[in-house]
Amino acid sequence: MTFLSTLAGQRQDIPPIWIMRQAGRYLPEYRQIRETADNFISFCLDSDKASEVTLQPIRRYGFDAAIIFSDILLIPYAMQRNVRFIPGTGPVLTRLDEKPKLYQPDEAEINTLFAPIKDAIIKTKTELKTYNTPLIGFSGAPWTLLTYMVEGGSSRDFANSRQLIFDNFLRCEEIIEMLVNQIVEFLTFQANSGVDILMLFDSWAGAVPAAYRTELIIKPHKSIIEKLRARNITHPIISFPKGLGEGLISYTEQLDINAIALDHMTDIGWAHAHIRPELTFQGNLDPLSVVAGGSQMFNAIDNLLEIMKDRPYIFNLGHGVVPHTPPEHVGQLVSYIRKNS
Ligand code: 1CP
Repeated sequence: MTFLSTLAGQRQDIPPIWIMRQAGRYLPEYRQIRETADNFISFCLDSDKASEVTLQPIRRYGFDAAIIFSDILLIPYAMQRNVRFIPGTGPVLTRLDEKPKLYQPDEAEINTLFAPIKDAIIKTKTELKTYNTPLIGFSGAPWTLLTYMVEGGSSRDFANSRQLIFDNFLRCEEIIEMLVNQIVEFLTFQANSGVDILMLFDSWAGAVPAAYRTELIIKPHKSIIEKLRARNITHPIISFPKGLGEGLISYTEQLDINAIALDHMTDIGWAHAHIRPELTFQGNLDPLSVVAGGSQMFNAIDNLLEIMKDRPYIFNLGHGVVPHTPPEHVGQLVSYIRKNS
């Protein structure tokens, strides 16, 4: 599996390819199954449906990795934050106030609540064997999960979460610590259920004031990785601290990860010049270049592959593929990279 060797630091002439949100609304076969589910959480917790949509992009495009269909908000769901996905609005949670104690499910409860995820992983792995394709398990990172719990959903400026940093940093740290423990449980559960790789999504890392990056991003990520390793979870780890910018330098110096995922705001030439040369990079293509397609998309791919020619690299986007992406552009992207590398 070239994907796993790339994570071990071996550069490939043709980079392995997958794309974030590869199972999702841009695919007609996904929308068809999505319609049969009552709500998004029950969809994630239906092992047949979750496994089926995980496999759809593998069958259609032959991607080099699959990612189990689930969501980062299943941890707040397990912590009884009343998570709902409202069509047209997005996720809505009960807002977390200053005082109340947060519910923390134990290992046994997680095993029961997420039993369908284990079944989905087992079913998915069975079909993936025929393609020799590895499976990624994942979790949201503490800060990003904190923002959803404190804002009560998605946010444009994360004002309540940033306010909490300055008004009550102890509370902020307390929430982060509880989330570290839940994330470790959830990742352990997925690892023991059969995923091959673990990925940490800190999608809103860029909202943390720079002076607090060490406390709210670097230390919690380090703690998650150390706790997993202490449990003998040896899986390769990909981290996506989105929006970190120049903070990527100290982040990658301090974290023992197998790959760093880069968003499309990061100048990849700059990142290549400043980040240790043996660390595997992933990502960086603007998802909107795939909406455009044609020469716009091919030129952007050429530039990226040229800068990545001496580094272990996994092809991916800088963020999730957007719902209005024409599926045929994704097919053209995959064949172009495999032909022109
Ligand atoms: O009804 C639908 O189809 C809703 C769209 C959707 C999908 C396809 C949501 C709701 N979640 C997912 C699946 C999902 N989410 C995956 C599956 C595997 C794959 O990539 O194919 C993954 C890895 C996620 C992770 C996720 N969920 C992140 C981190 C990655 C990122 O994009 O930054 C985040 C931030 C979420 C929260 C979330 N889930 C869904 C929505 C609408 C949101 C809110 C996004 C926001 O606040 O802007």
